[in-house]
Amino acid sequence: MDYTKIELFKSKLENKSKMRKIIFLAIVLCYGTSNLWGENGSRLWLRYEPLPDSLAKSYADKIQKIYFPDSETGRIIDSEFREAFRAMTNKELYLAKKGGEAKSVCFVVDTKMKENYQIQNKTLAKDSYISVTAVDETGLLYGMFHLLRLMQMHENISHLDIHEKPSYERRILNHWDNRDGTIERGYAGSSLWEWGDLPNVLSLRYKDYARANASIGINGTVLNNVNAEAIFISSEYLPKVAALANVFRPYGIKVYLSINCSSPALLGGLDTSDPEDARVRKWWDDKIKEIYDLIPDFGGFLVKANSEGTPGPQDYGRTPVSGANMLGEALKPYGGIVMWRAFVYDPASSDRVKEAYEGFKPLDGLFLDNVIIQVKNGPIDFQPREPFTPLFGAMQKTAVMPEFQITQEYLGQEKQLAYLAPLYQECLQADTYAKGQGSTVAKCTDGTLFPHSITAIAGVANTGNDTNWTGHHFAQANWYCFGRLAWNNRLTPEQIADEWLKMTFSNDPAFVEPVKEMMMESREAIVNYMMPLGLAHLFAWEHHYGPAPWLNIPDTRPDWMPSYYHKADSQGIGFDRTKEGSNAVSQYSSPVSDIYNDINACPENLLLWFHHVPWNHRMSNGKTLWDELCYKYQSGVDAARNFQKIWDQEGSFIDKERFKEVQSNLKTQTRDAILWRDACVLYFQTFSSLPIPSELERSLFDLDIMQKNGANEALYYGMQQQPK
Ligand code: BDP
Repeated sequence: MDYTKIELFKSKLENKSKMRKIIFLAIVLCYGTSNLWGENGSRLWLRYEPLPDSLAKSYADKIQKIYFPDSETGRIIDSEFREAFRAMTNKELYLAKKGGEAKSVCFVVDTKMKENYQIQNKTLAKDSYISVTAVDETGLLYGMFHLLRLMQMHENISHLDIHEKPSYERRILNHWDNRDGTIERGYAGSSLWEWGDLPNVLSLRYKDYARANASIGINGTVLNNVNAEAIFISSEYLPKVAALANVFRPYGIKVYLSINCSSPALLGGLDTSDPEDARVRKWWDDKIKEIYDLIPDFGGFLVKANSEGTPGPQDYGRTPVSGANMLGEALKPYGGIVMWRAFVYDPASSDRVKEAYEGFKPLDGLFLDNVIIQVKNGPIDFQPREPFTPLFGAMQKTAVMPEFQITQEYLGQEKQLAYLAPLYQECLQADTYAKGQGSTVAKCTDGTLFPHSITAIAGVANTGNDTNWTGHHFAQANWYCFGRLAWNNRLTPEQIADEWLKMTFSNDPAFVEPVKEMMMESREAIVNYMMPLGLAHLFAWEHHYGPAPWLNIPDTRPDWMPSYYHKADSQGIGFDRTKEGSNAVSQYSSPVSDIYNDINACPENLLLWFHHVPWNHRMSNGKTLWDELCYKYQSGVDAARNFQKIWDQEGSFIDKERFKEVQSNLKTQTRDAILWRDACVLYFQTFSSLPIPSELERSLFDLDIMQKNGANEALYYGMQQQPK
């Protein structure tokens, strides 16, 4: 759905004379969904552009009819496939009277299947047809989108034998959306959920949201912020939630809610929310019944308890087990689950990195089987690079699910291009050695090594009500790749980028190849100009966009200050987490712990995460640590500049709207990369007292101005320096 078109359409109708209205309407009807207003990104990867003639003809020779189940999901399949087929081939499909007719595409459920769906060419007498069979109707929807993807990518569809099964059963987006429409760490406009209008008025975008998610296999959505307001489970709000669930259901998407652990007191008027109190238990039992009466397929709860000020069982001297199992017990009869977050850390701790493990590993095996522990990919907080959280692989008797951030809180937000599949795969493919070599995070969480009754994966959504859904056009790729990896955690970031680029922009290899390379380098470029060699959390206060490695706010949690993490002094830089230091390394299995513990064996991209390293330490390439740090920052800036050059050559392959918007984003990115480099190198130089290698670019920003004004202002200052 093209929202700009609708808005423009409305305003045109309001402002123009009757005659003009008629002419306008005629134009709209003639052009249908074509590019009347230019490309604005609203169609995501579901653009269904016209195919080259010969390909259109060959697809149209094979598929002339469609057969689908007579149900709501069946009709969605029919209309999506039919419209996509028409848009791509300019041909209409007839209705097949039964399954398996010659030259048809045939969608049929087979509940006995072991896979989720299959797509095959089948022969019938002399003719053939394409069979999509699935274990249920949602599987048919997935199979349909798979087939359309192949067509959008100009693939041969004559010898199909596709068998698909998801890596994780529950593939869930976490929206950090608030009731007032704001989104915590959201950079793409306001929330999609219009709580004021619900349940009676349903925005057109709800269906499009569900459709986009179904196209990448996402089957769950947590509607509200983990810093949860109790009101979302109130009797006033549940009908609104139910209205959304009704829209999402035919697309195979279940609704979940984040809850506030103090709800029994806040909503129920009790004098406690202690999970061991019988009145509290009864209150939750009743509430959960109320929810399931309205939403029979409700997914369950996401819980951020005793974390960054949220309430939880520890307020009453109880453990997370007590809180999680109380909810688990109440949800169990309905098939609901509890996703309990391990993102809990105490300001007094000497090493925040150790806390999830210390808090949850001792509880392994004590949770009910419908409770799953949701663990962030890294032990701090979605930094540009972190090692994997050691709870993966360590917690074996309790189900554990990875949580990734799709919204780019710490990776340039809506302004910078960072393709995150390499970050996700770096975590998923990291070897925990929990059960010997090959015990990847993926295998520890998808049921391969530790079978549990639930497997799940979550991504903090980057969607908002911006026309293009995600702010930066390339941020759509992160929504896309999260879904694809949740479906199949063995896909490579290159494969996914290839799919996304072809569907979203162009199939031309002269476009796809260089732009794919740029995407593949983009996350590393950000690591290099923000926090290379294992540095973390050098962000300016609260907004988490610009640099402020010098930040020191009195009377504020020390573990929210950059110096807590970088520990720069005249000797060196980095956090000593070896056996002689905080001993965080011991939370990993051997040999991972030994590798991280040894300054010479530790991967250099995590060196300063695990070691306090002297400035003159020799790196593997022979440079000193100080020189290497300077080179890394410069290489990040060089990469950003190079992205501009690559993109500038791609204008002729795509629409000018998206081309220009990305071009402007890349300019901002380069400018801000320079700011990051200057802020960090100049600040760390005050400790190392060493010169910046002579062949490297000189700084453009002054340290004292950046420190005095804060990085925000420095950024603005930078913007004013741009030639008009
Ligand atoms: C941090 C965000 C904060 C979230 C928190 C969380 O800065 O806004 O509430 O994560 O995951 O990254 O709970």
